[in-house]
Amino acid sequence: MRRTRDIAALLLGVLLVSVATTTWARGVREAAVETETILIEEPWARPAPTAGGVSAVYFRITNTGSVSEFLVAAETPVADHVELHTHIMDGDVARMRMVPRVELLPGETVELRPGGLHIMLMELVEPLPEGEEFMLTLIFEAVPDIELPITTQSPPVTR
Ligand SMILES: [Cu+2]
Repeated sequence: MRRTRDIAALLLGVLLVSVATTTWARGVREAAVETETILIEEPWARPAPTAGGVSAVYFRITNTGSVSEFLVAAETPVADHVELHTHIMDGDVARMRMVPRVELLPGETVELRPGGLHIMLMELVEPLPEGEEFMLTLIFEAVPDIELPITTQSPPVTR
């Protein structure tokens, strides 16, 4: 009897994990944005429980044009200021470091992801609970700004 219950609990756990993964994938896929030369896919941000804290935004960005472009800055009404960050290894410790710009070579895709390049939202003006939506403006060297809708989601289980 006990074993049956354990197996049932295990199956329920597996089921819940797969539902969460599917929901995450569906949520981020809805928000792709494409302009003449830039494609942005699967944007999402980490939830943040308190105002004054930080969050990070991630997405895949592809330069579909024929010349190099640079992502130089970002702005959002939900944060006091925004920085472009990457992670570098300092011995065994990963540390964040500001980068002045992100180069987008023609035809190439750059992935912003946990542990790598990301857009850091500093001094949040409000908490960002899971499922919260906000706008992020991406500023480029040459092409027009892109208004990107972002939804906060917990980091995916697999990736
Ligand atoms: Cu950072």
